[in-house]
Parts: sequence; C-alpha cells; structure tokens
Amino acid sequence: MPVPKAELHLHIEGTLEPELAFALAARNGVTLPHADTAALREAYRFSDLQSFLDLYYALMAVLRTPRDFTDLADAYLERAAAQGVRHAEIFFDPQAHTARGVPIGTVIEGLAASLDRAEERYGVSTRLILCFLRDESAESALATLEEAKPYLDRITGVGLDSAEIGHPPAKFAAVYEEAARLGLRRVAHAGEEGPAAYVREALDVLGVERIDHGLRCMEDPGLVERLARERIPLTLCPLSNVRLRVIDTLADHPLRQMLDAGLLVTVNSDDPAYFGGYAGDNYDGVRDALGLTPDQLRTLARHSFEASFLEDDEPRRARYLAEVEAYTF
Ligand code: ES4
Ligand code: ZN
Repeated sequence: MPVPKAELHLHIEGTLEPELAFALAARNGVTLPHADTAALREAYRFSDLQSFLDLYYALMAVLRTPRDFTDLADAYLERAAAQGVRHAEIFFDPQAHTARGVPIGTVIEGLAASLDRAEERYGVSTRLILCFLRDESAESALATLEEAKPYLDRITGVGLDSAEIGHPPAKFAAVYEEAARLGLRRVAHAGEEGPAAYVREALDVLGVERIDHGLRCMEDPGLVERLARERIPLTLCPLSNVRLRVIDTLADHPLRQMLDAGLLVTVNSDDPAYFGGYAGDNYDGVRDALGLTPDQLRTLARHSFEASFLEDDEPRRARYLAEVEAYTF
C-alpha cells in the first residue's frame, strides 16, 4: 500500500480519461474530433501550458449533466484512493462550464453527489475549491463568485488557474477580497510559467495561504526565505512540469533543493489524465528520478496533511499524520 497522502492540487476536469470522455460523448450525443481513445492520447503531446489548456477546455464539451460530474469525480476518487490519497482538496473551473451553458449548480451538485459518498466508498475525505480562470475578466470572476453564493456551504476556498503569463494576481484583488469576506480560504497558481514576482503578488495582494506550483520562486532567494519562514505551502506537480515543458525531465526538478531550503512543499498530480499519472505516480516519479530517501518521502506526505485545509477537523488531521508516521517504506 502506498504512503497515505493528501492531494491538494487536482483539477477535477483534468481527471477526464479518454475512455470516460468517449463514454460521456456517446451518452450526451457529443462528437469529439478524435477518432478513438488512441488518437486522443496521441494529442497529449504538449509544448507549453496553453497547448494543454486548448485540449483540456475542448474535451469539457462532454460534461453536461450532474451525473457526468458525479461519474468524473467517482472515477478520480477510486484511482486516487488506490494510490494512497486519504484526503483530496479538489479544484473545479465553473467558468469553463457556465460559458457552455452548463449551470454552476449542475457542476457543484454533480460533484457533491460523488463527494458526499467518497468517505464511505473510497475512504477519502474531500473539500472543493472553486477556481477563477485568470485569462477571463475580473468582472467574470466576480459574477462567478456571485453565482456560487447559494452553494457556499459546499465550498472551502477559491483558487486561480489557466493561462498565467500576462494575467498577474493583482487583476483579481477585488474577487479575493470578497472571497475572504465570505470566509473562504484562498490559494492561487503562481510561478508555474509566470515569474517569481507573481508568487509575491499572490501573497501580498490576494492574501493566499498556499501557492499552487510556485516552482519559479527558486529564482528569488529572498522569496524562498520568506516562504520557508512563513511556512507557506507550495503544491508541486512534477509530472505536470515535465509534460508542459516547464522543466526538461523529472531529474531536473528542484524538489530536493526546495526541501533543503526548508520549504513546505507537497507533491500532487494537477491533471492526472493528461500528464501521465496520479498522486502516487508523482511520488514514485520523484523518488526514482531524484533518489529521494524514505525520510524525504515521509516528509512530503506529512507536509501534505500539514498544508491541507483541515482546520475544521483537527482530530482527522491528527489521525492522518499518525498514519504517515506509522507507515513503513
Ligand atoms: C492547469 Cl497545469 C495548469 N495550470 C494552470 N491552470 C490549469 N488548469 C488546469 N490545469
Ligand atoms: Zn494546476
């Protein structure tokens, strides 16, 4: 059994495997531009973040009904549980659905139907994080938060994703201020393709509590020192970084230097259907490519629960942490 872990950086739409995409396409009468699952997998050769996002958004056309979102989340949770995930904080992109005429309630209620049974079925506790698309307008983000208000009891926090360069965090200052006022936790993608300055801005202007990716903080030693001192978690996604050409190979990943710098780094899967693996595959990948020790792997698993938004259930966090300490590699 793999080490128990929390997954903190996971886009539910990025768990859409080709087989499920074709099954949902058939169920909904949607025609995909790819001949079959093999042809679709052939399209998974990305040159950068945007080339991935183009396919990621296009395939969402098959997600139409609440049941589609339930089936998507069920499939993810089953795979995640098999790789040791005990707790998952799941991103979703409402604007990618409302723009296609799928109401936000369809998305949230569909996902919630899966998440409500995840503990009994898969032994996984869950939270939902609503992400704003940073290549859409600030007004669209505010309207999305407004549409989500009837469902806020289901939502733990807000995030910021999609095309990073040219869309600095400060663009979303107003919606993050409103999210904080509503009692939502705040995270943001920063320093994936964008510069270290975006990581600073996400902290200073948006007040985020975790940085998603944050890889490029390594270009700014003062920032690294601050992230370590303030115990700001970074949710790294090693296989994603290779597939989106942020780094050349897993062996080039700065994870070891980040651990050595005292950063609260975690390992996650991002969009596992597209990037070649789920959470456990990411742990195995960095273990093999970087020669991580059992101590370092245990630290990563411990970090994942320390960085999770389990402040509303500290006894659960303590149980998970005890499982990590008791695990034998
Ligand atoms: C994403 Cl890897 C990545 N980066 C930014 N936005 C995203 N949305 C889904 N996956
Ligand atoms: Zn991401």
